[in-house]
Amino acid sequence: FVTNSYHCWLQYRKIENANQYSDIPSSIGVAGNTAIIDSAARELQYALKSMLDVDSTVQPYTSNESSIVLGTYESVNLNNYGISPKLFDDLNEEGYLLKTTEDNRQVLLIGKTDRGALYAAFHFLRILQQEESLLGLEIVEAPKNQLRMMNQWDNMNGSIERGYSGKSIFFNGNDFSKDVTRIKDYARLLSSVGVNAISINNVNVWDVETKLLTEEFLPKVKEVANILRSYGITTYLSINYASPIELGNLPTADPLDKEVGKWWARKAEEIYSYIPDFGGFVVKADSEGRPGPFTYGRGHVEGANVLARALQPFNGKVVWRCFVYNCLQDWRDRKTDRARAAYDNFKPLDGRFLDNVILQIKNGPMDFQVREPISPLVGAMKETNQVVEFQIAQEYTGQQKDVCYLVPQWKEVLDFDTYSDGEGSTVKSIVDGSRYNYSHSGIAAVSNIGNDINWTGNTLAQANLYGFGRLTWNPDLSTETITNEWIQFTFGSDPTVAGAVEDILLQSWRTYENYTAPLGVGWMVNPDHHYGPNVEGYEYSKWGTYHFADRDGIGVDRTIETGTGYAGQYFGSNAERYNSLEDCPDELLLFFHHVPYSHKLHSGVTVIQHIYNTHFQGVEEVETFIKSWNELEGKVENWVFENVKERLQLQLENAKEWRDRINTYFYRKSGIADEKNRTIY
Ligand code: GCW
Repeated sequence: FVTNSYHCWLQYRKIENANQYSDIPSSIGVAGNTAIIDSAARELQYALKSMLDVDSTVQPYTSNESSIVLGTYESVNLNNYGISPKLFDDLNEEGYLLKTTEDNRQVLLIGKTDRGALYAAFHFLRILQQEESLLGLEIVEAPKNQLRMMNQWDNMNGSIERGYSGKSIFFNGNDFSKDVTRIKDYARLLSSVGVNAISINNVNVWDVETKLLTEEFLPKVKEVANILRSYGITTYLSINYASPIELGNLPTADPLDKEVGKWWARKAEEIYSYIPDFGGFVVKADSEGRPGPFTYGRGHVEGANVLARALQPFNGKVVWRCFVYNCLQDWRDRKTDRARAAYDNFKPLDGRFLDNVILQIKNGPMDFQVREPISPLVGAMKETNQVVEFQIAQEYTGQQKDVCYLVPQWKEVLDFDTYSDGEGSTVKSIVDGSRYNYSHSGIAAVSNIGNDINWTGNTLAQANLYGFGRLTWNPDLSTETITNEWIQFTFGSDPTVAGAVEDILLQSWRTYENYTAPLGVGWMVNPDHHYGPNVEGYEYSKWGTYHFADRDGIGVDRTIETGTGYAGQYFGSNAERYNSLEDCPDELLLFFHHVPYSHKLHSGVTVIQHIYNTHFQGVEEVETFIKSWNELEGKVENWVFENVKERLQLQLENAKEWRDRINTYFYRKSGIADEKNRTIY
């Protein structure tokens, strides 16, 4: 492959101490002839040249030569290496064995299937990139999650909903992009961290995108699917629920209408005639004004099942989003609580969806705020496949101007104990399918890339994409492991650089939280574009996102006794903890309780003093980021240095703006002075 774009963590930097790899075989023996094996071989070839200046050859596998063996447990002669085929019995389709023989003449990259072999190749390259020893390796791995999915919010006019890194790499001018180079490089990036599925268009499906399902565009979807498939990635499309009307000229899209059912079945057949391994549909229905079964007097079960029935003969799936809430709320109405909506809408439907339907649930009950509790719907449906949805795109977390490394947040989500099946019912044990034996489950995320040269606007935001993939592959990886891998592959192993970048990344989520909305209350952003502070920006709007600050106090009463009852949607001790003013964790206090400004937190300070302290502190932390970044001048590539430097400056301005607006607002409301007498305007 030829690439014009920046490689992110696939730069394959030159290895300083190349001696230790002097006996690395320079021939790649390929057992199997598939597009995926071919991708793996070429990746190895490219990387070996780049890292070690080795010119390797790719040839058909023979068992007696020194080589890097690339194949599957069926295509490689396991006997030769004393490997029992049994080893592969328990491995899922994407698992692999990575082994070096004792004489180090063979590096074996053997997948259960060709996809496994590709993942083994990327794993092998990670070991080299980390300059670790190859001697006597024997690694058996398989992904923990079945569906590891990326959702593009790309529109065909080239724009990206909530995109902060330029235009779409998939589309422009209401058509597919002519140049597929970046799609291919994106596929490499995704596959290298284990992502195996992607929906290529925005979940809000407008007029042109509705036609992706027609003969006008299906040949092009097919071309893209071919590229993605060669990296083990399955293609999905987001669909318009009203397609039977808009494309089929039917009078209705009622899921119980016979003609509608037939239309979807024929449509599925047509799609699969182009793309035999098409993944299925992602559906945003009855959400934020998009059509759905409610439009026709039906519910989610009927709505999703008609699609599931159409896709079922081809093994396709329906990924049905649970982001369903009343977005025409009246702020005067204190009973309606948006946080309750997903659970209230879907929980009663448990067990009624067909087996190829997967419900996709945002990690929090509101909408990707810097701090939210975990959605109580996760784990609450034991007989319904579930996927949890993260947002890598930093819509509410600084829009890739501000640094906000989200891996620590996602770790908290995945490690959260829902108690849905007793102690230990962590989110990760639910979405990996093991807890309730889901037939399909996993993790999805909204992508943060665009056609910016560095893919993600702020170069440091690449770490979120990298980290998401690694975590979905294995949620047990530690934040430190993931972070250090990304840093080393991106910046090399200079300890000064590594230390500074690591400190910034690991602190950044807390810092962002410090200078924005306090104690889990969320929002306080400018309406529509969602960047920068506006304390009452959403306070009297229809979106259901209120903080209820007045002169006496702040926060949303979601308790069972006096509030919206949301706290009662959790299982057992979680419900008790959140419901109780005494036990509720500080960081979520205002999500669950309305309290006076003088309320004392567990940390020992009052709510108002906490607001002042964290807002001053947040700005100081950004100043520290700037200071430590500036010391890296000359130690990282110049354009990367400049890019992050510029972003940090924007972040500082943003943080100051937040600090002053929030502090001033609450000082004026409460009339309580800052104990430390700092400047509040
Ligand atoms: O938070 C909202 C975003 C919308 C988005 C929606 C969703 C794609 O502001 O831009 O629409 O979430 O997740 O469907």
